[in-house]
Amino acid sequence: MFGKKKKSDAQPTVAQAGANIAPDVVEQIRVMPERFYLAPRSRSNKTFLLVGVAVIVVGLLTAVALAIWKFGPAPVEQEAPLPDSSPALTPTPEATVPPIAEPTVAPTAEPTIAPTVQPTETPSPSPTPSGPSGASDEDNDGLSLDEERLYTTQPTVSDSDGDSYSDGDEIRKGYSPRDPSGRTLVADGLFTAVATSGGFRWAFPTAWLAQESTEGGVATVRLDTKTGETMVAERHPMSRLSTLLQRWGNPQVLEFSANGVAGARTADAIPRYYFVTPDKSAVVAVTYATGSSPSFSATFEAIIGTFRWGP
Ligand SMILES: [Ca+2]
Ligand SMILES: [Ca+2]
Repeated sequence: MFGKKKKSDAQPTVAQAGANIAPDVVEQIRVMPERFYLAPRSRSNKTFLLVGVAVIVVGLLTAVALAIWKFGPAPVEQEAPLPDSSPALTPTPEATVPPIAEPTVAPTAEPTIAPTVQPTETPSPSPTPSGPSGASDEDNDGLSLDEERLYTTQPTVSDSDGDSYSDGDEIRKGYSPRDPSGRTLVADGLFTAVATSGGFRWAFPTAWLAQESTEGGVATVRLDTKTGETMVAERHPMSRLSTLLQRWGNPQVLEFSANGVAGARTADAIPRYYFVTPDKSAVVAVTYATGSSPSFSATFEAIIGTFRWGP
């Protein structure tokens, strides 16, 4: 094959061409430059060279393109994990938030408000009716509810110790309403006997508080019932007796005597008492400063019954 091509590629000379051609034509051919009759052969060779070079260039470009395409997926794979990670972050907060917020708020607010309001409003009305009942006497035994509490007697039983004497009668005469054997208030520990700076002795409920003071020549002993009421004993010079009676409104005065001690008392529902000293130099006034409804009238009478002169 290659041999045939070499024979055909061999360029013909003018003499060979003129073998079958007229002599005048041969002369014209000889005058013409060779490129007019030999150019086609040389141009075809150049065309093959250009085609070969083009094929090589195209092959190189194709190889480069394949190489770029082969190593190109690298950035594509980097973009792929990004969308995978982003959807992972999105569902996480959505699933975490709703279950935590809803159960925490609901149970905390409801049980806290409900029990706080109900117990606060319920016990409020109960202390209101117990206030005015402090001076009440449900069992009509002569002792108020405050006194029943003070002596721990039964507020609905008139004779707590069952000795046939009512609680009020026993207190007014100085006996314990809790002891059927007839012990006194002092012996039962309900009263405490005290010697005062006013020159007298008396006894009063052990649970109460006593304060002594002297001002302007007047010795004062004040008893605090712890319920807002007070009892006061004041020792004044005898010369001030008339002034004392004027301060009381010049009430009707009645003779009074208890346990060998002579004195006087006013005719008021809650009497004022005064005792003149044995040497008649001074007078001791004992008063019960009460409100509209005294709670310790029986106890006040019991205290007056314990009054004695002497240290
Ligand atoms: Ca009573
Ligand atoms: Ca009794």
